[in-house]
Amino acid sequence: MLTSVDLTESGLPTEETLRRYRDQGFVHLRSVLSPDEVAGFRAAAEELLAEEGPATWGASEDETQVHYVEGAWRKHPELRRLALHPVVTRIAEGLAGGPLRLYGTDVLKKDPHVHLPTVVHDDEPGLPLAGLTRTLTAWIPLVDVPVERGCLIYVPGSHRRAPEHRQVHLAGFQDYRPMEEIWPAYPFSPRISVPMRAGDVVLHDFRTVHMAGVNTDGERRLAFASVYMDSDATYRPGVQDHPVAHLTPGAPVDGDDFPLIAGDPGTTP
Ligand SMILES: O=C(O)CCC(=O)C(=O)O
Repeated sequence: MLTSVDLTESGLPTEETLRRYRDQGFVHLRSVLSPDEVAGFRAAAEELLAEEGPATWGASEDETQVHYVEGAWRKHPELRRLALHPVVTRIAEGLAGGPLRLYGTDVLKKDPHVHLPTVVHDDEPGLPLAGLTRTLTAWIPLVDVPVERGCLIYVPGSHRRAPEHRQVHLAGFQDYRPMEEIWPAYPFSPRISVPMRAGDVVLHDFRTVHMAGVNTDGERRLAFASVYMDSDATYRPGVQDHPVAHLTPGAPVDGDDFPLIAGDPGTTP
């Protein structure tokens, strides 16, 4: 189920979609997955959450922003299918403009009783990787996510801010600095809320500043996020580096654990 407005017949982003992505640092594509696909992926995500007992994104359980299960694609065959979905990966590679590998995937849930918004951040400093130029995240809601359910909010164009206004790497969480400190223009920058239907996909550049609101809606917000990295990225020790900590610093992050993605138009995973 592809939107002809955003994608070409072969499933690649149109020139206009590419222009929007390059200009704004994110792009929202509607009805990329069918309702049947979404139902299967949602059931898988719920199964995994029930089995795993999710981790907490936040300083403590009381300060939770999101609950998540990391490495989801390795833990459930349906979620592997989603992470390597040929339509999504083709779009990702088309936007990135070069080869990508799957770095990681999370199931993300934001329950109505979770009272904190998702912190203002970009993805770059939290990735223990070097050599990144085109890395991006595909965020896929598995239920409808209206504004009130804690949708993503982006600062358009923020991926193009000057290097002195970016925190490129976090060797440890003690180095973390709030966005307004690193980028004084942030509090005055317009933001765009992106409410989404289940089956839509939003893709954002690794430098795009984003956050998410609080879920005040009463129903759980459930989503799946895949990070697709530059195919020649290397290991740079940093925060949350346990998936790659067995590597020597500077070594390529590749092999079966970090597969090349190759979206093939028209095929189903
Ligand atoms: O789901 C959220 O609230 C935040 C997700 C996010 O920041 C990301 O996937 O990059």
